[in-house]
Amino acid sequence: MKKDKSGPAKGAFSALVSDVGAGGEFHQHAGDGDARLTTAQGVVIADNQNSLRTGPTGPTLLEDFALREKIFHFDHERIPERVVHARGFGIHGIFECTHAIPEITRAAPFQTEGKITETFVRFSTVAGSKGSADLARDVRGFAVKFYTDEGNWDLVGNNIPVFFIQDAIKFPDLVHAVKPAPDRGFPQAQSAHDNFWDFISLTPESMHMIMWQMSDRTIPKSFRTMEGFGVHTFRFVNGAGESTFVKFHWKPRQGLQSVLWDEAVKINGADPDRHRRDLWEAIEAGDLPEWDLGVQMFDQDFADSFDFDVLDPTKIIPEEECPVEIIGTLTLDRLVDNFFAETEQVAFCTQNVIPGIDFTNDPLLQGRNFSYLDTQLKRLGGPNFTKLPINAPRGCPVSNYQQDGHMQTANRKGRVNYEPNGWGEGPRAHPLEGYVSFVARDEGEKRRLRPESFADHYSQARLFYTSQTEIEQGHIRNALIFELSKCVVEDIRIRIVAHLRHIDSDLAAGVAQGLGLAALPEPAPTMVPTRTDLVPSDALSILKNGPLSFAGRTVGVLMSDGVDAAALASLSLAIADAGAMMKIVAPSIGGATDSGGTLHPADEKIGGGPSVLFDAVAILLGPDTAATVAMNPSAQDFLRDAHAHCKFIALDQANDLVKACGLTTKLDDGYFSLTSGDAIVDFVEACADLRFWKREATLAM
Ligand code: HDE
Repeated sequence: MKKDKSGPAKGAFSALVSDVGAGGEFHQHAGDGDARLTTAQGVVIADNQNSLRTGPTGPTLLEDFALREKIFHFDHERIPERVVHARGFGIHGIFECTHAIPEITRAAPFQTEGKITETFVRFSTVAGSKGSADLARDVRGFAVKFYTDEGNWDLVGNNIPVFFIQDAIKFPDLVHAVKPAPDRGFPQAQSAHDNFWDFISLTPESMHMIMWQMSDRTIPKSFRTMEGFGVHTFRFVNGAGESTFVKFHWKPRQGLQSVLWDEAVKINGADPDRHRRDLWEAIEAGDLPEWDLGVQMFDQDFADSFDFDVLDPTKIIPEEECPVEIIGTLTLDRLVDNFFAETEQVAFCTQNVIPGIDFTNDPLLQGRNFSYLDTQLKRLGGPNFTKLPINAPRGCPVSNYQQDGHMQTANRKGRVNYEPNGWGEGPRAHPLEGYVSFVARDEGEKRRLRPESFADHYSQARLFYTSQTEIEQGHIRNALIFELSKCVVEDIRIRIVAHLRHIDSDLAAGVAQGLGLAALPEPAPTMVPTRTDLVPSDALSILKNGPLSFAGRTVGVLMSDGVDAAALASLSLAIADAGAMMKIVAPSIGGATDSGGTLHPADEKIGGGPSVLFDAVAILLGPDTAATVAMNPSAQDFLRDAHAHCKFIALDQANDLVKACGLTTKLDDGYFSLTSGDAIVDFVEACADLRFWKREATLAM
């Protein structure tokens, strides 16, 4: 693991230690040049280690304003965490338009090729609280703020293109069900519990989303290896006021990649910050992640002829039916200076649109447009959160008559605070440059209703399932068995299997068997039969959209003293040639000395760097140290897990370890014995496939 390059100021250790001298006098310590520590009022503080008190054993004095101010501010450091998506990680980036579409939308970022728009992106999990682990099985948020020349546009999406529910009124129930139960306060950041599956079993519209959620999409390897989706159908509107429907897609140039569930569980123990650390390290190393922005654009005729309602957020439009056209690229290139100021205080609102982008009547989107502004008021404490640098528009002036409120910093000067005014001062609305809503005609009876066109809850769930490779289908089945096995109430398990019967009979039978159900339940009642004629879509599979090479991936090299210097050098070269990285794991953090006498400092001590943290592993041991390593339980876990997680494995002098792990007869074509230079090249070439999936069938589940 990469360590921070910077460290505490160098100097005598004693000079950094805070203390008082024997006589009670205060020692001045090394600091930041001439900078003085002050109170919030700017008064220089003389002693930041000792409060004001009467004599050495007397009481602390209330008059110590420095103490009181410091503690007062500390007591108020926290703001409410987001009610959903609390755990997130934000990065600055730039969006470059690569294909201008001014005839379709007047949205500023898409007017000219090469146009750059600054962005801020926040990735998140949904269910867990701020301190939860990164590899929870969960949907990931993918929220992008575009600081455009015509105001801020927030595209607040997820890494899954559909959602659990069709109407915003159900959202609080969904979130209550997945979050810790109100009596016991657990489980944290998990959907594997009765309340969640109870709600889902009674909400058939969730079934399409459930297929995605039970797939490896919800355990991405990295934020860098997942897609993003705007989910709803939006509108592009051009200068003539004409509308085109649009769905937004972010396609990672890094390719799609996820981990296995067993890996996710172990990564959470080894490195609960895995996803944020991964992004931080990649950007610090200059390996900038990129996503193409794709749009599916269609008109009313397409919408009318499409099999499902384009306003139903539980449905996708298959790419085969409406192609995704790439119009730009997002590059994340700058780490935040301060997590709280930027990542925590950023306030995304779906209602933040700019001229050229408009809403549709998707009932979920309409509800969101209320919720986001409302939630920011609670979180950020007042209406002036838009003035915080991370939220303030950058590409255009802000000028209006809004005034006062908590923490106001930008009231207008002068006497004019209303409009119209006869003083000849202040901003005015502009009918041509201003935001004009698309002129839509809506009519109908005022009723609480769900359109009939939203009634098919299973056909696209089936489409998703049948679009997966066999390996991925197996993972979905196993995820369902795992999650439902955590439900104490058998009836909940049965109700879910009753839904699965509409999706795929093998899936339903496999889950029922995995749960040990005595009999298959009757299929759940449904309004419409499931369609079996939908054509599978390759775009829905992770494995069919993986990276094209091993570049940007990491090999974990477990080595010990005496490791063959030549083999190590060749391996290191081959990994670098592939554009990948190598991390050294050794019995001690001090590293290992190779056969030529060179010391290689370790990135991790065995145990601190388990193989779940790497894409592929190599185990290169010294002839005299191999037997000791073989007896090390962490080294055994390193190999056993790499084997169980279908990783490519290179070995040198590791026979004892292989034997100790009981794997002697199980070495398959995913193993490479590094006896020759060719084997090293073959190993690194094989790594491009990321996993030796054939092994999975040989593992007992
Ligand atoms: Fe959200 N959602 N959501 N959501 N959502 C929030 O806003 C809400 C939905 C999404 O990184 C909250 O600022 C309702 C869909 C992301 O800061 C809140 C409904 C999608 C983020 C809220 C939905 C999302 C949020 C909580 C159903 C994918 C994190 C904190 C009608 C398209 C943004 C906040 C960030 C956050 C409400 C459904 C994505 C409470 C009512 C669908 C990525 O306002």
